[in-house]
Amino acid sequence: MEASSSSTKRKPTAIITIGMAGAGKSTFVQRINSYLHSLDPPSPPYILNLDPAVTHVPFEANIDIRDTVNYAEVMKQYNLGPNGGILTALNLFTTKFDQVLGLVEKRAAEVDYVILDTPGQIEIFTWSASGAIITDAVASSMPTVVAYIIDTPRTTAPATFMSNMLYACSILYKTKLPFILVFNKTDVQPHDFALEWMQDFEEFQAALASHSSSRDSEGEPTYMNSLMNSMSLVLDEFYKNLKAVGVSSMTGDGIKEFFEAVEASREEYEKDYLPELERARAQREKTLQDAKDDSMDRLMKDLEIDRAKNPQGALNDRWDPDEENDEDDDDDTDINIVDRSEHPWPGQYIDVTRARRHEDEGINWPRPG
Ligand SMILES: Nc1nc2c(ncn2[C@@H]2O[C@H](COP(=O)(O)OP(=O)(O)OP(=O)(O)O)[C@@H](O)[C@H]2O)c(=O)[nH]1
Ligand SMILES: [Mg+2]
Repeated sequence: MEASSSSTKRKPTAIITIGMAGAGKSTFVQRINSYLHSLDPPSPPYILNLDPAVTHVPFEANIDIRDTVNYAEVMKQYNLGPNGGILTALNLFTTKFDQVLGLVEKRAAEVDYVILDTPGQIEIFTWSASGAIITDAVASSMPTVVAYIIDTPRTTAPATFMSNMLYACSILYKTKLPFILVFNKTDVQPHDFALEWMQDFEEFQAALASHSSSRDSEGEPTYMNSLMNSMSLVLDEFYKNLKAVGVSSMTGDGIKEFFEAVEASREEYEKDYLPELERARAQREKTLQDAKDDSMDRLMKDLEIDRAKNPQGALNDRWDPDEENDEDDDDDTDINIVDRSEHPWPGQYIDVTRARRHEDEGINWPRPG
């Protein structure tokens, strides 16, 4: 299904698995790993374990955070509890993430998938700076999808289901990446109830109403209930932005469907995420260029003062009319994308002469604020 010849080889797809503690992230990673190995021809993925506190992972990771940081040592050394320890270990690891990406990119020609297993405590990855840095770094280097793993048997209560969906929603809007809801453990609990609730909010509201504690002693819907009723309407919009698959990491059920969703998400990445990423990049380049132009202006102003003080020295500056043409691309303010390797370095001769030519115009250079 993948192109394997190196000339047509496309970039690998990164799958970031995220989910509540015990949802089955690591088992899921192992399952998709063995699925990819069983393909014909086999397509072994490149796996990163980002959980520093795990004692045993069911797969062979290509890069393991535990090789870089010793979580127990970090806890001791920084006097931290378990979660602070995991967070600090992740932060330390993130400072080296450029090397990680370098290694991944070196293997990009051989692998079709890069899989990331994240720490058990979901918020350590989703609400930390390092989680965001890692996600952004991966997503700007290759097509990336988020696989949000859900413990299906534990989500059958409408209230739990809604909390889980709200969490997923917050991650979707934070990362803006293509998102797949993976209802795991379908061998224990089929996920059709979840699909029904997502497709039809009235079904969800009915389930909510039939739930025992949905009315108070006077027979009125409880506060919690009306809140969830209204939220189900809001979430309706959110559901439209994602794909949902049911899998069993235990039996391997639904894994093929998962990869079909990954393929569709990859297209979504290229259609929606990538142009946005490039726009943001161009914006950053422009900000950088504006800052450079600003310091250049200030430099010119300083030079002008110097010349006023030392007219004899100013006579030594020469102006080469040929260079005026080059100047044009310099003056353009409506071009945002700049190849910095072609831009004159600050203090280059051409810019000095420009100031001299405009001497009599009495330019007021902006001063730093
Ligand atoms: N029945 C069943 N059990 C599963 C499935 N997937 C995972 N489990 C079990 O769920 C438990 C947690 O699985 P893990 O893979 O460790 O979950 P995790 O999300 O990586 O856990 P942390 O990293 O500790 O948060 C284990 O006991 C698994 O055997 C599944 O598809 N079906
Ligand atoms: Mg795990």
